[in-house]
Amino acid sequence: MNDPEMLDALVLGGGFGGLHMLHELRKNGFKALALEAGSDVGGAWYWNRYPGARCDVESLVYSYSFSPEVDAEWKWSERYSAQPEIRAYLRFVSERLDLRKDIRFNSRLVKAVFDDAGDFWTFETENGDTYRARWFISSAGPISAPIWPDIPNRESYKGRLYHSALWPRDKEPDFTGLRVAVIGTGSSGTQLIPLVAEQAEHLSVMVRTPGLYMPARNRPLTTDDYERWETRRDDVRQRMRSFEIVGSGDIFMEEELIQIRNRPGADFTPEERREILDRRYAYGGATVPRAFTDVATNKEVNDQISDYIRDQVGRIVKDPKTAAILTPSEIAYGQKRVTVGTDYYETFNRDNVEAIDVKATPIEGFTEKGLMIGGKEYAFDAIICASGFDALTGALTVIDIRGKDGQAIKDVWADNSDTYLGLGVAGFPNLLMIGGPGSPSVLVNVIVANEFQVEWISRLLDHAREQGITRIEAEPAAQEKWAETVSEVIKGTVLEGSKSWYVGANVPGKAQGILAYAGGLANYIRECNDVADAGYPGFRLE
Ligand code: N01
Repeated sequence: MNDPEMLDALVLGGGFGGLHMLHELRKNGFKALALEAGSDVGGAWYWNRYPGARCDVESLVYSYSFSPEVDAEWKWSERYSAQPEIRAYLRFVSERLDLRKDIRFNSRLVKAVFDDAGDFWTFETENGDTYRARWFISSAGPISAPIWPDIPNRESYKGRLYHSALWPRDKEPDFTGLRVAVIGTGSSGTQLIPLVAEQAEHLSVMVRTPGLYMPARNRPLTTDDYERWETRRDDVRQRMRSFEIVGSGDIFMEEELIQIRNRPGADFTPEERREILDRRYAYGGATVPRAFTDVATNKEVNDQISDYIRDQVGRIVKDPKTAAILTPSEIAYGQKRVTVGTDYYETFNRDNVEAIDVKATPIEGFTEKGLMIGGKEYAFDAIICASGFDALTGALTVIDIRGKDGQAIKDVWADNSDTYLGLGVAGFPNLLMIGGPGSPSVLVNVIVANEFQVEWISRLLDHAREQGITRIEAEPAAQEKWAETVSEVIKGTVLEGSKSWYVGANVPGKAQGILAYAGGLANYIRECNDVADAGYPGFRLE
């Protein structure tokens, strides 16, 4: 068999990061292709098509800023767009920028091997296609490797079994007249539960660690909204990069509240803070609790915010027993991602919906008919697992990626998920990552973080081309130092007590430790730009 043609770069993933990277590479004259496992673009928004799947970051800023054409021609219909609209947006972008001809769809990467002598990567897909490229740029998605709940005997269940992130693509499931169970009350569960409840005859929600939930207050975007947006767009985006405005939105928030967010809660009395929280709660969405700069470090402020959100459960859920099951008593704000939705708590006031406390009585196993809980079998026609993802590392460790000396990335990341700036990994030359572990990605507006990383990588590759550099590798010492920084920045913050996917706690056997850089986007951008300006110390360029 002939060797495949040598590409300058191969991009993994056809989601937000991958499409932008491909565009940037082509614009700069690199010969590049993207591989995408799905049959279309979309990434997370291709796979996650469960009922109610919707962005919890305001769409006006959950969209690209790099292309004036795209920005001018696309109009979002709602404050928080639903999955089909986000997917349609990415399809529009891929057509508008003529990217599709350089994307290989239905091409799941299963193997990537670095050639030490030639400084390039070879790639193999599930269907046997092979590629070669100097640079391997992964935009495989920080939250894209689904995991099933760690509950025995799943294969014995004979009913209809779904995972929120592996939702059927051919025919939309209909739950009318069925007894349904949902396992998981994270972002995915919170969004799908109200819609499944409307169809199902009976819905049992398995609640283990209830999280802090905020109403989205979603609504259609009006012409007035757009007019206002046009005047503020550049300012908002600029302030978002400097982390002055929180990544999820604040777009239409009163300027006074935005300014307060840049001050510590300690500046205010508890009564004043309460009034600010009321105003933010009325605004809605994930940014609400980030009312002050010290939410992660000042226990009094954090307690007040966490209590404020907790108190909403009892105000809405009528049955006290159900309210108690749903009350996030174990979680402080910031330890687990706030979930954002519509009518989530209200759904538990329906006659056909019950919450089952599977913390007190864990699910023992699947059975042929349903689930065994506390020695009692519950029969279900359908079970939906909204059980989450092997975040940040999982999308790469499922692929057989071999760096120098044949070492596998899954082995290298068995004890930690260390990277240099979240962009490179020692021992894996010419591999660069968008949304990788050790970058801010999931802790900020991921689109803004992606755009910065794409530009940074692009600048690096331009530099390499100009200088005749064919090999770029993170140095172990620089990686170790960055890993220390990533661990250091959470010291004294609520993240230290996190037991969520932020630290790998949801995957049995996974190395535990903060997976993303929590020092804020502005600091991250500064660090990375300083490295680029200084000629890339910490990377060995050959
Ligand atoms: O997954 P999760 P997700 N028995 O890991 C439960 C992004 N996202 O798909 O907490 C019982 O948050 C588990 O319980 P526990 C967003 O960043 C964004 O919902 O481990 N329960 C938990 O309740 C989000 O944070 C959007 O005790 C079991 C749930 O499953 C991230 O993706 C939409 C169990 C998993 O929650 C992940 O969200 C969707 C068991 N054995 C996702 N095993 C938007 O933009 C697991 N669970 C809106």
